[in-house]
Amino acid sequence: MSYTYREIQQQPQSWAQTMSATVEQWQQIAQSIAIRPNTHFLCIGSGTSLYLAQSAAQALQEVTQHVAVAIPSSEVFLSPASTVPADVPVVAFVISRSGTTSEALMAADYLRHHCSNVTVIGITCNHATDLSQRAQHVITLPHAREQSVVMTQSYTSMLLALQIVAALIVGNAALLNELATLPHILQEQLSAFEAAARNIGQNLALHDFIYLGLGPNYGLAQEATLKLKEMTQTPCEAYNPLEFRHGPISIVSPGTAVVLLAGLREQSYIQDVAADVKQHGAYVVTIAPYYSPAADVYLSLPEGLSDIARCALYLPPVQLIAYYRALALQLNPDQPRNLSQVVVLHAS
Ligand code: F1P
Repeated sequence: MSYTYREIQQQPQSWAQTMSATVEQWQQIAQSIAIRPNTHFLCIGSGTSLYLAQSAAQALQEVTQHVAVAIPSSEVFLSPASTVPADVPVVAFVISRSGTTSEALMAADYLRHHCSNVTVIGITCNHATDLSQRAQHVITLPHAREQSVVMTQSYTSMLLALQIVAALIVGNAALLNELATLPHILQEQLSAFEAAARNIGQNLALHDFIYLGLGPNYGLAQEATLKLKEMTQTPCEAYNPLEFRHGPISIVSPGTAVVLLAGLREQSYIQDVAADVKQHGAYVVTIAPYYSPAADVYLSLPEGLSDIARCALYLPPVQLIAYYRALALQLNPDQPRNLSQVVVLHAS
């Protein structure tokens, strides 16, 4: 069995451990940082960790009502004037599974040495990393560490950790309770997700994939494309569902899979988008808490969860689509082309 498959399957346990580990670690950190009414949050990362930063920033802003922005790690030190606020207190979450990615470390170093208004909090899956040494505080999720190159359980666990932090910052017990139900929900639904994802992944008549997500789900859609690129090198793109109709829809043809990671906020418009792409020949997959008549495949998510709390549940199906497509293409999901677990940057 591949590491990738095992790590995808471990997510219910990993999420349960993330709940308790994050609450415990944040309670310690919260004693020594001040979050003021004008504090801004930055979520910083590279690769998968950037897509996680994008979802997490939107969740942080929605839940805490503080300004929260995602930034690629490299832009912190290469373009600080356009990315790092100078005149307000900032809490910067630097996200890195390994804790050793060059750009994440350089971002943390830059903020520590040049930005006295910024407190750096590392989020990582490894103990005692270079990132832990550079950050003022760190949240470590060692149970979500991975042997696979591609990030699966580490993505969803670190996303969940930041959602838990958002809920703890404002004392949102209702959101914490919702998040606590996710491990059980995933455990119950994983085999249904897998059956649907296997069919989609094995369908090699599909030649390109579009993932659509709005708000925090846009980062999830980006991450879905990254899994497919890393494991299968299939052409794929991510868009906001309504933006997709403003031009990019021209790329749809029979053989294009359009996968909608849909939530309640856009429910009244999603049927229209699904019907439109279907009419242009797309194979339509919806992952949502409601049915779309245009869907060729419908993966049902539970009703009754808020859009924010539901985020992590979209990931296991899209991870499994990439995994099964890799197998169908006779590729090893554990060995993505041109990629290693950690990218090291050499300046000339
Ligand atoms: C981020 C990352 C991954 C990518 C590959 C190389 O790593 O770019 O997104 O899939 O594994 O590293 P990290 O900073 O989160 O460790």
